[in-house]
Amino acid sequence: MKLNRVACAAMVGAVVLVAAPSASSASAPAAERHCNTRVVGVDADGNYILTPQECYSTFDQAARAAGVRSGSKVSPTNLSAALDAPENSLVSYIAVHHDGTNYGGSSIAIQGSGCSGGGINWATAQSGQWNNRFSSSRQYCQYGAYIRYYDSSTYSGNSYHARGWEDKPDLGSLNNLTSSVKYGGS
Ligand SMILES: [Ca+2]
Repeated sequence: MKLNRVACAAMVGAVVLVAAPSASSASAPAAERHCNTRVVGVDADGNYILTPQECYSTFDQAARAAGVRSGSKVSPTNLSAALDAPENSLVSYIAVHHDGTNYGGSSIAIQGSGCSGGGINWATAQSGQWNNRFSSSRQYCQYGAYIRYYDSSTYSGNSYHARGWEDKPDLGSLNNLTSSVKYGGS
């Protein structure tokens, strides 16, 4: 019996090892992670310099960690209204990109003071964990700005162009393909 138990434990271990990689794929439901990163500069190549992302279990927790104050639970739907409130006048978002369409699933919020020009190579930024994942975005750039999603990591190749102040419940042909994003001024 002891041998059987050892064998069983080994099998459980093997299953866990096999299952772990699939947890990050679209086929298996993984625990949501809602992350924040902040733009603190732009390097010589035009890439935004970002703080290390900090992640939370819920969107509300991430928003509050970013400084959002609200009497109700902060969601992708009501964040925009919350940001318009006087108590949040010092909190600024550039965009929140979501893993799923219609602002579902895990998210990465980019905080910063504007969209006046810079990009993020998502193939390398934040350890590449957001590469080829975005499928919808809430966008908070000023009127006239744009956000452009690229398949390649070098701001080239197939792309999806969006007005920077509009929300995008899906990213069209770039769903699950975005490897770099330009956040451009007017
Ligand atoms: Ca890609």
